Parts: sequence; C-alpha cells; structure tokens
Amino acid sequence: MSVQKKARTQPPGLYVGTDKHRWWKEAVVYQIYPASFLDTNGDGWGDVPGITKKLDYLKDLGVDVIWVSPIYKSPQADMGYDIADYEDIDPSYGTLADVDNLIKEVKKRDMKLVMDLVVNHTSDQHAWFLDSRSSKTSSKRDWYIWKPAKYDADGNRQPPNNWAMILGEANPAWTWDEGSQEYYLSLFTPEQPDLNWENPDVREAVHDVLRFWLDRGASGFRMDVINLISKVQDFPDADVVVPGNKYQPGDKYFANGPRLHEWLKDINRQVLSKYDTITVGEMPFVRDEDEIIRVVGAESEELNMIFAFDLVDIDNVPGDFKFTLHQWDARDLKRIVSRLQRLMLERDGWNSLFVGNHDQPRSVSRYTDDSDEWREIGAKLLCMMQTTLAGTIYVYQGEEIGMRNVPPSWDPEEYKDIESINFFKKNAEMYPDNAEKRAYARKVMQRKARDNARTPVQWDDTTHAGFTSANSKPWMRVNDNYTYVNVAAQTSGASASTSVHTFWKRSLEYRKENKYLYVYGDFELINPDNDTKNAAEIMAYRRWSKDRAVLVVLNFSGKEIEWELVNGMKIDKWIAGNYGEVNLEEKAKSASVLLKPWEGLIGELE
Ligand code: TEU
Ligand code: CA
Repeated sequence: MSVQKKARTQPPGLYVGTDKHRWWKEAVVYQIYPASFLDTNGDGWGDVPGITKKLDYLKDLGVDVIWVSPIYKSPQADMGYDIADYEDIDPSYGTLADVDNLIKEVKKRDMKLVMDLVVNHTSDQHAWFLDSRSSKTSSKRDWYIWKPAKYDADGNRQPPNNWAMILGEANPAWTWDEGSQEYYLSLFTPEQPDLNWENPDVREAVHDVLRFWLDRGASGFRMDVINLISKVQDFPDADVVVPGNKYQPGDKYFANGPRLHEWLKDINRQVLSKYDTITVGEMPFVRDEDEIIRVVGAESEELNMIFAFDLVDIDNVPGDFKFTLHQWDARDLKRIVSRLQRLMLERDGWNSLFVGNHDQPRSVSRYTDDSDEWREIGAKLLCMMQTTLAGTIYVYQGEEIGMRNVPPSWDPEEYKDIESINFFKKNAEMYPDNAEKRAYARKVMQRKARDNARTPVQWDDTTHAGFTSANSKPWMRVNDNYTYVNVAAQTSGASASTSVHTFWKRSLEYRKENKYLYVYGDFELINPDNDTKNAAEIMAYRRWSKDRAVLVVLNFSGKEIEWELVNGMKIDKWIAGNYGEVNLEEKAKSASVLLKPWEGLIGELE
C-alpha cells in the first residue's frame, strides 16, 4: 500500500498528545487457541513447543503480543477454562520449562506474552474446591458459593434461585453436592464452581497467581469473564425473559456486581501497577457507558481495555440466548462500532478491536460471505475495518488467512464443545419427533457454535493441514477446505502476493506507519442517521489526525452500490482497497463512487 504524506488543512481533530501514547495501544495482539494451533509430538493436540515453533511466522505477520488461551493443568471440561492448578501446565501442552523457553524466545523477538487468567471460577478438581466440598466446616468452605436447597410446594428440592447455566441454559447455574448436602454456584458448567470473591483470602490467592506469572516473564493478562466476580449477595431470582424456560439469564445480578470496581482497583494497585503490563478484561452483558469507563477510563486504575460483546452479539435475537439467528445489516454495525469509538475518544478510555475469538464463529462467515467466490474479498474487508479503527488490534488464529466456519454437512458428532453438546442434546430432548426443529438446531449450530473457531489451524495442504503428523488423529476434525485455504499457499507461490495473509501483513504495517491517524486519531461516522440511500449496506467513517484525514468506505453487502460522497466530500487519492491497486485508479473522486460487492476503500480526503 502506498501512502500519501501531504500536509493538509483539516478541521481540528482531537489531537492525542504523546503523554497519551502507550505501547499496548499500538500493539497487535494475536490470540492462540493452543489445542488447535500446532502439534509437535504427534498426539493430535497442539502444544507449547508448537507455539514457540511459529514465533517467526507471527513476528513476520506483524504481531507484537501473543495471548495464549489457558494451558494450565485442567481436566478440560471447558477446554482449559476450568483450571485445576494455576501454577502448573497441563501435560497435554507441555511443561513449565516449555513455557519458560517460550517466554525466552518471545522476548528474543521483542514480543510479549499475555496469559489467560480465569479466576471467576476454578475447576471442580482444583485443590481449593476439593477441600471446600469436603465438609461444611472445611477452612476453604467459604472460598466458593454454597447455599442450602429450597423446596417447592410438593417438597421437591430446588436450587437457591432460578439462574440458568451459561453453557447450557436448560440447566440451573447451581450444582447439588450430595456429600455436603448443599448447592454450589457454577455459572458456566458444574465442573466450574464460582469462587467467592467476598472472602479476602480468595482475593489474596488470586493476586499471588498474577504475581507468579508476571515474575516468570508474562506481560499481562486477558481476564476471563472478569466482570462476573462480584455477585449481588442476596442472590435474587432473575426476571423471566425467556418464557417457558425454568431457568433464566441472571446477569443482572452477577455481571458488574456491587464490588467489581473495588476489587479491580485492588488488583491494579497491589499487583499490576508494579509491572509494565497489558490488561484486557472480558466483559459480557455490559452496555452501560459509565460502567465501561469506570473500568477503562485513563484515570480509573482498573484495566487497559475490555472485550465488549456488542459486535459479537449482533446476530443474537435481543435478550434471548445465543443459539438464535437475528437479521442485521450495516446500520447495526455502524451503531455498535461508532458508539464505542466515540465513547473512548470523548471520555479517554481505550478500545479493543476484535471480530472473532475461540468463542465465536469465524468472522468471514459471520459478517461477510464465505463462499469460494467472496471469501477472500470478505476477509480483506474485515481486515480493513479492523486496521482503520481506533484501539488495540486482536487477531484470532486463522483469521489472517480467512479461515471459515465448518461446513453445514458436518455431523453433530464433529462438534466437541460442551456448549454445543448441551444445546444439541436439549434440542433432541425437546423435539424428538420434529424434523424441522432438529434441522433448525443443526443450522443454528453451524452458524453459531464455538467449534467453528476451534478447528486446527491450516498450515499447508498436506494431511491434517500440517497441524499434526500424517499418522496422528487431530483432537478435532480439520476443516475440509485446508487443501486450498492454508498458510503455505498464502505466503509463497503464485497466489501469495494477493492473498488474505499478505493483505493483513501490509495493512498492519500501514497502520503502524500511520499510527497518529489510525491508532490515535479522531473518528466520525458518516451518515449516522441512515437517511441516505444504501444506509443498510455501507459503513463509512472519517479518521483524522492533526494534518490529514481519510475516508474509509466499507460495503457490507454482496451488491454493487453507487455510493454518494455526502456533504461534497472530495477524494484526493484512493490509497487502498481489497480489490487491488489497479482497481483504485478507476474510482471516481467526487459526487459518487461505485463499489463492488464487499468492497472496501480508503481515500485521502482533500
Ligand atoms: O467466555 C465467557 C462468556 O461469556 C461465554 O459465555 C461466551 O458468551 C460463550 O462462549 C458464548 O458461547 C469465557 C471464555 O472465553 C469461554 O471460552 C469459557 O467457556 C467461559 O468464559 C468460562 O470460562
Ligand atoms: Ca501435542
């Protein structure tokens, strides 16, 4: 991509002074889902040496920080998000020595490592929980959330309230313990009991976990569901929002609870402030702007940024559970993106930019068109959006080559995620003889299941896509399209120069070269009122820094569109697009511009 560096007189933008610059704002973070990244010992399961082996690949792509999903000792009830020992590595991934070596190699390349911190809950096999459940008088009893049973009018035992389990909403969020005759709270699955953060010893133990990894050389944390740690202490019943279900989403009472900010500030003051870290808190269910700024505001002393869920909830039926399909268009995208962009600029907070992770379907399938005809263009369109917004960039493994969802033809047996299994089982129970409902469940699963993101990374066109050795069996089936969607084909040979991978690499470079504009510059949505033609298809915005401004136009539709440059906007030069350089020369620079399906353009404004 060529860049024009002419001085311009532009409306005075928000100039972000150097006192606001931080390395973690400019960083490109790459998320590794270790089980599916690269297997080096032939057991069909990705491992830590596999990550080390690909550091040069990541460095070359433009990655500064790797975030590794949980590799701690775990029974893998929820793929490592159920931790049995915070200070040891699961043997399936390797050893602590392997991690020390990874850290050494990461640092050698001037990169950083972010660990996944899962401290809302532990595994039910963690020593703390084994002790806690051993008896009501255990010294660790109060480390988890135990409550006596309730009884209904017929004398049947019932959980303490009606909250639904998050990874299987047909079930209660409470698990009965036969041994000690009480329920414990387990918001995600019974194998993931929630810690009782009200107990100061729990908070102290968590601080120790952070210190353990920072002292070992980690540079920060992605904090799993960190906004769920404080619960409303009288544990009220949730309102009924899904009629017909016995159990209901209880997030009103367990998301951003009364003591969240106190405890985040504690973590910051007692641990994080003593190191140079990057922190991102995963925060589902939060919409309130004051709540968000309380966490990520520059003065807040809590976290650097959060993962908000607005964008990845775009296709859920509002208020309903996730296995639903909701129609959306560019107007929704615009509303979501611009709200967070403006919020952070106006109130001095910071954004994370992500369109996928290990809990979400593949971005190219979800937001664009993943058919063979449009997959590459679609993946590049998303790359353009990611790399031209303000915030810290997160790339999920495989996104850089445009990996897509599993094919609709796959049997439900191929889905390995506990959430998918619970969903499919419930559906089969509810509609044993309803073929239509069963078919619909399969369709929703193919569109929404977390499994879509968890298939092995497609490194090349050899057996198992080079993820594991030819005679091994990968823990999860490789996506059938690996023969033509793979890293090798996109980084060498005839198609490399126009590949999705190369597009990502160049876009990341370009963003870094122009960081005052793209990382720190101001943002304004074009046509926020959606009162012009094609509002449902086009998202356009202006970014500017002290002396220059660009227009970004993204066609989020498969239609060809004549888009009007509103308010007499004039383009000096079209500088980048996902249809290649030649295409840019044909584009009109005033009045209106013709966009091809899923086309994205960046133009320098006059
Ligand atoms: O996910 C948190 C979360 O809110 C999930 O319920 C998410 O909405 C869900 O995956 C949607 O299908 C985190 C982790 O990222 C996830 O992998 C874990 O299963 C979960 O926490 C429990 O630790
Ligand atoms: Ca392995």
